[in-house]
Amino acid sequence: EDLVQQMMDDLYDGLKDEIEEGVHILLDRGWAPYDVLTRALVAGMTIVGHDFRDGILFVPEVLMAAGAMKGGMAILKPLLAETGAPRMGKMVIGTVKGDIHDIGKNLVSMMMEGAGFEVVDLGINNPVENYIDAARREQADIIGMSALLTTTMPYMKVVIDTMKAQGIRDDYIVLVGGAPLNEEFGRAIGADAYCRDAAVAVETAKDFLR
Ligand code: B1M
Repeated sequence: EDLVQQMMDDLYDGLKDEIEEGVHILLDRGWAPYDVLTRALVAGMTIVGHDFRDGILFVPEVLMAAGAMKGGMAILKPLLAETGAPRMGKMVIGTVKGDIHDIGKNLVSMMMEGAGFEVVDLGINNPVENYIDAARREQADIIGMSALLTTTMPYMKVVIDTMKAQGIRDDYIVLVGGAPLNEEFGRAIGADAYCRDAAVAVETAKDFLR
């Protein structure tokens, strides 16, 4: 579709108003919120990621793109949460220490809420205490961790090892995700599961709590 292509260009250019308008138009055309999210916003951000990697885009531009993406996500959030699904369980989620990427985590939060989970979002740059304190305080079922950098993903193991040392590892389901991770890494650090994307996170959480 022409509009989707236009939106990917607008996301690339960090045009928040245009992205918000595009989201509204696609919804008016009868697109499902999830399709708008994945086929326009996430797809657009993937292109931004490639050019960031290749040194064509720099941090300020990528921040603009992220801002535009968040604008679009804010419109979709209530729609994705509108399912009226029965309460499924509770998850605390955050991006690990040293890492400030939050778009993927926010998306996971949104989709989990939409599927009926209660979500406590700890934000970015979380040291191990944040996860453990929040999980205890909130009586969570699930601890979710996000990392987007190869330099911060090892911190997930610090969190899990600390849980083990405190004898609370098996009190929670630990789910991990983020672009540089994979299944093998998830297994190696002792997580219950690696989640490739937000939809998989929802399905995985449901499977564990069934
Ligand atoms: Co950053 N960055 N960045 N960045 N950035 C990446 C990650 C990078 C791959 C870009 C690249 O080179 N191609 C690269 C990492 C390389 C590496 O580690 N090997 C990189 C780098 C290098 C950096 C800096 C170091 C750059 C610098 O300063 N020189 C710096 C680090 C800052 C820090 O964290 N300390 C940095 C900064 C930034 C910005 C601030 C400019 C901005 C972040 C804005 C924000 O988040 N508010 C930014 C962005 C936007 C990106 C890219 C372009 C896009 C990330 C994103 O939002 N993707 C990214 C390139 C890329 O990933 N393609 C990149 C969209 C999002 C929907 O996908 O986050 O993968 P994702 O989430 C998915 C799944 O992974 C999964 O579900 C989500 C939805 O489907 N998932 C989970 C994620 N978390 C989960 C948790 C779960 C389950 C599933 O828990 C249960």
